[in-house]
Amino acid sequence: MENYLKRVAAIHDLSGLGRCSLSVILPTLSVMGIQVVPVPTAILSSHTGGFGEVELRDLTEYISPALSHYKKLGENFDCIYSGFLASKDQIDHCLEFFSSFPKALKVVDTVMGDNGKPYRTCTPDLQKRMAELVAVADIITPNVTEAKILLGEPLDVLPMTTTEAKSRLVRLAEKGPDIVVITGVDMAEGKKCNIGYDKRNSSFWKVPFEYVNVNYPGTGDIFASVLVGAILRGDSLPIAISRATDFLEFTIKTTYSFGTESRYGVMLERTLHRLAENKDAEGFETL
Ligand code: PXL
Repeated sequence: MENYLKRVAAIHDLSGLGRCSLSVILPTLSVMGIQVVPVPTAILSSHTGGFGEVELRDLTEYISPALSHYKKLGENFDCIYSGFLASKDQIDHCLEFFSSFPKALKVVDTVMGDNGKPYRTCTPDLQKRMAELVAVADIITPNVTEAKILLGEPLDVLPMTTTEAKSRLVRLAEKGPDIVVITGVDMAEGKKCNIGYDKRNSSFWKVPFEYVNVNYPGTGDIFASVLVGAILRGDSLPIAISRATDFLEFTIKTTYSFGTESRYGVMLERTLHRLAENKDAEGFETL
């Protein structure tokens, strides 16, 4: 068994056009020196946000047999990292993956929606069942819309006070995970921030970033992947959030400067070298 590098099973979709999910998760984790074993939940001709009718092949029937193969071989994973799911039944298959590798770090990117709206493919059933993954996760990385779906709150996109932000982090951690990171929080007191909470030592963190008024798909996937890579490499939570925030800020600004259509996603190919440099990040503050 090859175990010199950390190895992650990434249970996400593979989308063609638009630079999201496995198309960005694979290069991001690879450049950080982490081996990715992709477990595709679906294959799509593009992401669901801007290219009209999408060709989608649901791979719900693939995940369990793939898991059985890995178990039969006695293979192991340092981390199981789930994301976009194509059907509510895939929750069961993710749960099977998580329970099959009890020592692995369990990361659930609760991909369900953005900008106050659920994604087209995210049914009310899938939204409800996401709580079952959150319950077994060590780390979750919702954006503000997903945090509100998980908490059963109205999906407004109003700014949050520090007290409200902390309350949301704590209430999400009460649902299971030790670490909760909420991305893209519009803080009432100031800038946009990514915020985090570790309930094991009751620490709250925020990392402010400069907001560009364009929404690129796939940025949540890149953020969560850098966070996972950083934590697997031994970063503290605030350093990992800073590293992911800095990289996204740089990548979004670079893309914005070219004026490309947002639906094509960010120019990761032009910025990945930054992650390889592995410079420490320090842009965090306590929340
Ligand atoms: O980046 C999240 C995501 C993942 N997978 C698919 C999507 C989206 C967001 O739109 O459509 C297929």
